Amino acid sequence: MSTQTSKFLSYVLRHAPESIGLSLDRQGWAEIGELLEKARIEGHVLDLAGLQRIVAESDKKRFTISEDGKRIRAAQGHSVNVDLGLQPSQPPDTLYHGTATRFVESIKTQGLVAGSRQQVHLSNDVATAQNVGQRHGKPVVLTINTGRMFADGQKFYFTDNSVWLTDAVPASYISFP
Ligand code: HQG
Repeated sequence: MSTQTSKFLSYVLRHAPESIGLSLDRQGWAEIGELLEKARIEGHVLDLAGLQRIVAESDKKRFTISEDGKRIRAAQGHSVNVDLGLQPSQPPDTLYHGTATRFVESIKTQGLVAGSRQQVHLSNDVATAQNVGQRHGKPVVLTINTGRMFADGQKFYFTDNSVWLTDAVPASYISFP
């Protein structure tokens, strides 16, 4: 039940708020009252306590509730155009990207591109990257020379749920196993 609701929340808050007639502001926030009401109309039995529980229990901390408790947004993963307002920050020297082996040839030529999401997602550790890659097929973990990218002027953003975002990763910064 709560996995299903969590998936529904990811869908509306990252990709398709209009599918339930919800609007997000520029920074991706939705009014919780409005979200609950519109989710109920779609048949998701959800009250404030239930929503708070899903947010607290989300394994990847996918959602953030605003300090005043009135708004909610997805911490990352958007395909809708939002500005999370994150400040650029310096990444560790090495980050990882989990993908599937079938994408490797294309990545070797094009580098990592954001695709349907707004930015490329990078992980702090190999195990997390492995899990991310597994979602697409036989996983492979690419090692990214983020220290050199940063020194070369590329911007990085650290999300509320500890994912690193960057616009694109040229192939020259990627080590393939
Ligand atoms: C691949 C999940 C061919 C890229 C995770 C990836 C993450 C290319 C796929 C978050 C390519 C896009 C994001 C190129 C990139 N040629 N393939 N040039 N460049 N790709 O799902 O990073 O569970 O949009 O390697 O935990 O897998 O949803 O991105 O395989 O944080 O909360 O194109 O989603 O979070 O796939 O995952 P995605 P992702 P949740």
